[in-house]
Amino acid sequence: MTSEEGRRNLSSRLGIPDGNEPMTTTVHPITKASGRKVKSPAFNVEAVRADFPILKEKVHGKPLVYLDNAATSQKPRVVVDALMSFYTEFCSNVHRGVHELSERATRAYEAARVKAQRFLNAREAREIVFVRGTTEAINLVAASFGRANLRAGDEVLITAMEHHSNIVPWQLLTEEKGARLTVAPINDRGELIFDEFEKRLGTETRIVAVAHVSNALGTVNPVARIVQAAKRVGAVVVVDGAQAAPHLKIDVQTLGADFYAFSSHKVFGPTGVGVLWGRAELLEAMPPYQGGGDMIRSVRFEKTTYNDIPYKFEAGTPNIADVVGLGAALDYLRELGFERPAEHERALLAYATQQIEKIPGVRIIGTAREKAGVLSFVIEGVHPHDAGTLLDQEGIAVRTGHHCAQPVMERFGVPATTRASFAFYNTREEVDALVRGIHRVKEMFA
Ligand code: C6P
Repeated sequence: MTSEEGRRNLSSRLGIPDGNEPMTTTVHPITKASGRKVKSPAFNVEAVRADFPILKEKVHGKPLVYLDNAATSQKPRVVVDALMSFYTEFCSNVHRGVHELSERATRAYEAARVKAQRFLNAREAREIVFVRGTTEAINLVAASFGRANLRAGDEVLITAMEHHSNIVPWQLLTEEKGARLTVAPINDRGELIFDEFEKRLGTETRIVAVAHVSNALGTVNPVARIVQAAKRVGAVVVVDGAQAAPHLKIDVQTLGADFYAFSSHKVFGPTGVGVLWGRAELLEAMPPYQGGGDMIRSVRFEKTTYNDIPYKFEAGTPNIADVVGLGAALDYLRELGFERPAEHERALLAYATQQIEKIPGVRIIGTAREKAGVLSFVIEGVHPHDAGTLLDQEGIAVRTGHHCAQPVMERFGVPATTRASFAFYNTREEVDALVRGIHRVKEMFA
């Protein structure tokens, strides 16, 4: 292969030519007698697992059972390859160089923006701001939109199931502004009590900030309905999509919200990068979040003028490699398709719920009618950390603790839970291993 051919291959793999092309990697194909590759008609979980090298790992001599996907998901080889390609074939800064490498890096970086736009069905690529993750995205909205628009006496309304990342930035903002943080309660299943939410909406409500899916309970919030209610009082809606993006089809135009945030590392991409989507007209009106390179149009000591969106919000050298890796992850998901993996996940969660419900002395925390990805539970007489440690000895990775959602723990009167969280590459056999593990934990404490 000539170096020019190699470059063309790399370019098409990373979507460099026009920013609109998916990567050419074929996901779990089956080969017909004709030799033509077609996609499998049924969801083939074993073939998908083969795309994730880490799933072959052993932990304490046992096959890894990775059920901590809500904390971070594993990465398909195409994502690791994209990082490798960036560093070995076109590592360079973006938007700065006239040389070829810089142009390749810029095209791959901007192609990832278009992929994120498509992933969220955003109207325009300039509505996609690359940030460090969901946490930074929400902080950006609070610091920029919030500081510019909130006045003393105004309110920010959140729900009782929020992650700390969707609580603390609003506390900082409301404290600074003399405004008020109000909280809509949840019921014993872990669902938002909609009437109570509506009662808390008023003309003082400037911002409504809600999780699309709760990381501690798995509850799916009715975001479109929340948006409709919030719009009646003229509030801006910020959606924390960290746990929704790996499981639900996101369409920001249909949801009708104003800002939507998600993290790359939970959608099978690299750590250290994430996306803030915002309506163009809001982003345009907002002041910058941080100052530095790339976010300016011109700098004079007397006055600086700012770049257009989204660059106004991307000060300094961005996380180029990981943005390129995120682009590869979004391509991977696109090629995998949405419906069959989602159906597999739904069936897995239903099966796990059924099996764990049957175990005496185990209580599931979070039994909403609509759930995604997460199964939190407590075992009578066993501290979740002990349960987690014993499960780990069996090669089973779960998260234990408050899951950065201490108010949720308080609401359910528990200090912590054990949380199994699923991805499309998990299997019923892994759920069975978890169930056996829980029985073993109970025996140890009997
Ligand atoms: N939840 C979990 O184990 P970052 O850390 O910025 O990528 O995402 C923060 C975040 C915000 N909102 C929700 C609903 C989340 O679940 C998370 C991250 C992980 O549940 C780590 S605490």
